[in-house]
Amino acid sequence: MVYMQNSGLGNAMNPLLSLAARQVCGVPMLLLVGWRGEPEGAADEPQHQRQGAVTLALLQACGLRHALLEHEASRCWAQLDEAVQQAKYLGEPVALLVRRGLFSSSFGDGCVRAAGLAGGLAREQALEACIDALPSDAVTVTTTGMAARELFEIRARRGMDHALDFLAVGGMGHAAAIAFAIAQARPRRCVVCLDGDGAMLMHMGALSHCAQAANLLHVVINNGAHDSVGGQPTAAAALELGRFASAAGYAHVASVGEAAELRGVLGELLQRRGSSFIEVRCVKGSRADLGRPRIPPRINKERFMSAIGAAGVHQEAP
Ligand SMILES: Cc1ncc(C[n+]2csc(CCOP(=O)(O)OP(=O)(O)O)c2C)c(N)n1
Repeated sequence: MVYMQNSGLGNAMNPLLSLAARQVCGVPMLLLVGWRGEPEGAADEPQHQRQGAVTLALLQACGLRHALLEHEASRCWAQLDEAVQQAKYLGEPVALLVRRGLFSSSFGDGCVRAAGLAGGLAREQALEACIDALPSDAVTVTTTGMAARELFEIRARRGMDHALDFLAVGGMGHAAAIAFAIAQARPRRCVVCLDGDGAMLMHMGALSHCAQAANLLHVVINNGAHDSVGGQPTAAAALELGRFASAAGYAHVASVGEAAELRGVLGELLQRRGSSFIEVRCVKGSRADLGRPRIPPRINKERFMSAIGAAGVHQEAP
């Protein structure tokens, strides 16, 4: 069984169609797909609305059998059995869509949450330390999930402008590639990618490019989990991420676990020429009252482009 949010369907499309499909290898599997941005469901963020609106059509277009997991627990079990039988009989993937809140309402919130990494630095404190140490004209690209929300709030709290922050609210795993392209296009600017361990692992191929950008600073907050969506553990809890960075060719690599240490290392690396990578070992968790960016993604992008002198590359939003 493969469990994913519907935004993960894009990543899965190629292996599903080019490998698992009946016409190729014919791999029976169950896809359990969380349906964010369901048109009939509760209001959701812009990055989920577009994906949510086309989720059924995508499954349809891929010729994948699919059904909506029902609310009643006994029916769920029957549907799971049926889907597994179908996948085996047909020799291909079968998808079950999961509506928001279904597991907690049908099964109670008995989910087991994995323990965080040892140590006490929270992601938000790590981001505060970054903002303390970075020059005010540094350009930042922040990964999908709570990191972007926290960065937005830190700026707001400090009365700072958001114009040099691009928040990659969707496209998980691509913040590093975006930061790399900006670093290439603006070689005199300091470009900083504020990333997560899950995001880094998802599209790790980007590291080989990022390492080539002398003005790029890649900060990966390693809480050993997909913290933003329930804290599912990632393999990063047991990995030294800096070793990947060194192997990919980053000029400078560090690993820290405290805010003061992070500020110190940032100060030091900002003086040096060459790409830098810092792993920040953090614990899971966020403030219960964490808000959401009040600037829509499209406006964020336009202000950001204008702030780095890239406005006019394409038309403003209608
Ligand atoms: C392609 C894709 N898959 C899944 C998601 C759902 N999602 C949003 S944030 C997130 C977790 C990110 O984990 P990590 O990068 O470790 O950052 P953390 O949440 O721990 O700060 C996931 C899985 C998504 N937005 N896009």
